[in-house]
Amino acid sequence: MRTFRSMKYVGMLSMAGLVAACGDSTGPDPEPPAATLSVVSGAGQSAVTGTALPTPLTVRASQGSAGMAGVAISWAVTAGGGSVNPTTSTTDGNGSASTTWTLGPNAGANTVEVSSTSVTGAPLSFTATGTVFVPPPSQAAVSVQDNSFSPATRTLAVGGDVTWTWAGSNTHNVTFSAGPNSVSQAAGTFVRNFPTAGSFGYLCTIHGASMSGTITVS
Ligand SMILES: [Cu+2]
Repeated sequence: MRTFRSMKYVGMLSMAGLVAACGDSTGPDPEPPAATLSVVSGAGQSAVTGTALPTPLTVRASQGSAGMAGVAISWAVTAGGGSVNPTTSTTDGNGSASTTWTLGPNAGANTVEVSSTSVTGAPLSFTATGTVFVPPPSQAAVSVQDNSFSPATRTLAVGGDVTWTWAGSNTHNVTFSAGPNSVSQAAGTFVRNFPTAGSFGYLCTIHGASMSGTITVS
């Protein structure tokens, strides 16, 4: 008896759902979709404090799938103390608008709020993280192994030195396109000073491109 009553109840609910669905399709035409604002790109980035984020902030005003041109957009820094340029925009033919965000002076959270009076979904916010600038070291070390340089890439301050230390048992060398270069040896060290900025590739001429590295000086 109890089971029968439950099944009957479920059946009535299903009928009610069908009726509601039919009512929707025979009613008056639906209203056009609301004008909405959404994030296209630029969310969640990080950069060194006081510098511009690599990707501009971009939003899009749309109605359904169609972009809305000519919508006024305002950009405001609400946390972190940075700046945006421009602070006001008008959406283009695709409905998009962008600004460039330079983070504030302190490490941590930064926020930009995007507002527009003519769409729903606003205000939107973007967050970004300011990171502390870490200068490259004035000394760096590379291990010369059988048969690779470890690590293969190193960063260095202008005027710094790199020391290569032979750690394997085979004979290797450190050879740049322009010297100074090491001798070919199976043990020992080689130190080179880097007085100018740039990217300096090198290899072991015995083992070729598969045993190569790069020193980036800045
Ligand atoms: Cu080698």
